[in-house]
Amino acid sequence: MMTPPTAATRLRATSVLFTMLVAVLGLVLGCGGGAGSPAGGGGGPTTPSAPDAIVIKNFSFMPSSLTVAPGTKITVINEDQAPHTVTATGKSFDSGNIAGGQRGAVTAPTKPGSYPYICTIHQYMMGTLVVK
Ligand SMILES: [Cu+2]
Repeated sequence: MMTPPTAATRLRATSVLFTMLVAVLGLVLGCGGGAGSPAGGGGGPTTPSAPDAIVIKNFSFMPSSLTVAPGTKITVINEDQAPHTVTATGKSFDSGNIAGGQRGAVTAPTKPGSYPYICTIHQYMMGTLVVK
């Protein structure tokens, strides 16, 4: 005889509810107890003028000429919908494909000089990285 008594079903439902309640309480208490992050934490970056960054927008590199110290890690921010790359014509650095809305990075050469770069997908896009 395996007739499921409704009492057992009700009990199971109750314990599920209870478990959920405990979990929620735990979350609330956990958040309140912890020091927590300052208000506004998790907000998006609102500094478009990061010093060592190349922004790609409307199929062009901004700034068109960027000067950095040797070996600087440069963030590449693609604000277009289309994918782009930052690729030195001499292949000394290459970000690889950066999908629309994504970020990538390149590392500046350690040897001072002027390094022209393009987007390999849209080769009319040109910029210059100056290392000194
Ligand atoms: Cu491109």
